[in-house]
Amino acid sequence: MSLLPILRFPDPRLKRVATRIEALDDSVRRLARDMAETMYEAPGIGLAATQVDVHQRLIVIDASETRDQLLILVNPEIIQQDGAQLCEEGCLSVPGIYDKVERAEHVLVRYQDLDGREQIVEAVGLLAVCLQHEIDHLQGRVFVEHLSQLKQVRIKSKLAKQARITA
Ligand code: K2U
Ligand code: ZN
Repeated sequence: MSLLPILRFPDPRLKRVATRIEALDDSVRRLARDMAETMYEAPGIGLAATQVDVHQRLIVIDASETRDQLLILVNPEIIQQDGAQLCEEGCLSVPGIYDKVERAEHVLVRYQDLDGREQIVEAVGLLAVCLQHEIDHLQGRVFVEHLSQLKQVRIKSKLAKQARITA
């Protein structure tokens, strides 16, 4: 297993739209395993393949308290969403930045598991937020893009300053 480098906003590769996975082979299983290890180590509760510069529709999530309920979703798509919730979000690609984002309260997501079987997961609360956050990544969207233009300018300036300091 190996830890994968995570792209940092505003890297333009984070804006790429991921492509569907047609062949569920060992390379996808290895990628999922490495993404999960990277997520747990970060630590985070989700990670999209886009964030590790692999532009395929694969996400991993573990939003459990016990950190032992890993979800691996291939070609995830939201098939139903309703309600609304405002949740403080962060992102492993935007370190140190947290802000509230409005998301659907309840979602139904259809996906394939690593054996290619079609599954459906129903979620509310934090798991619903995480599913929407990760599926956003596969569409080339980072959570800060849901914030005002002024906040986005300030975030980019703050991250650029951080990058100069740590360079
Ligand atoms: O995509 C990512 O960068 C992983 C995020 C997923 C996430 C963000 C906001 C709300 C739910 C999920 C990371 O896990 S950011 C760290 C984190 C951990 C727990 C709760 C919120 C944020
Ligand atoms: Zn993120």
